[in-house]
Amino acid sequence: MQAKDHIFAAPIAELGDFNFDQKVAEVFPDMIKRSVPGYSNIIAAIGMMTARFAQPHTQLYDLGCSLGAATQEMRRNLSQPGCTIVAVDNSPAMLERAASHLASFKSDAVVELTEADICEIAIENASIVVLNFTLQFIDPDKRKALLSRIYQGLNPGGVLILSEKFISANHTVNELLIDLHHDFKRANGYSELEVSQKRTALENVLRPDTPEQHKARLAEVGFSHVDMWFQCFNFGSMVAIK
Ligand code: GEK
Repeated sequence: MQAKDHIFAAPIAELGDFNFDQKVAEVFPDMIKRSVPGYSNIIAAIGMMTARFAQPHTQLYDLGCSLGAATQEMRRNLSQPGCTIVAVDNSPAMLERAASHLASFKSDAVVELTEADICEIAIENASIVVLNFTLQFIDPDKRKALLSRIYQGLNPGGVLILSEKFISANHTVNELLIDLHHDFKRANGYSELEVSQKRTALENVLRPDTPEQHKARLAEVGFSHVDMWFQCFNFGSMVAIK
């Protein structure tokens, strides 16, 4: 039974910035499923793309792995020999739970759980890099350099799977997508207060780009095959193939 997310259910007098602490880690699977439209579909597709793109004797990166949901799906679908999945997060609370979550499944695949800032790690000999709702939390000034290092670290034929919350460049559509997302959260049992307090807490922390900004930046760092493969409201996922 998954612990239910009630973090923003009662009024909070001084709403600080959202952060990935112990409280969030405890309810994270429930929180992300009830907050991110399409999350389960995207996780399943990361598994399918692993089956397709993993190359023998390479590294598969899950950057901002949280509790390791994408790592587990990659591991389940990995049939190539000699691969290592490098799962990275800078939240000790997340990594601690990721370790016990991953230990509860049987697998022969090698997983290296790493506590680090994804802007600082080496990325090399990669066939797959997953940024599943993580780039949106990186300082906008550091995003291009990170994507550039990912491009450089990917082998030819390698893939980056980039899932994000988006904004739309069209104001009217943007408002509609935000409203639909809030409807989705209400339909999943979040109250008005929870929706609005979470929105405020995320304001300075989660800074979304438009799909056009993402595509332009991915092209600038070198990717020549880029497109959206999934979108639901203002959440979606892109592939960029080297
Ligand atoms: C999933 N991918 O379930 N370095 C390392 N980790 C970071 C950094 C950083 N600089 N900044 C944020 N994080 C997961 C979901 S959650 C998305 C990803 C969300 C980590 C942060 O600690 C958190 O665990 C994760 O990125 C973002 O498929 O909560 O909406």
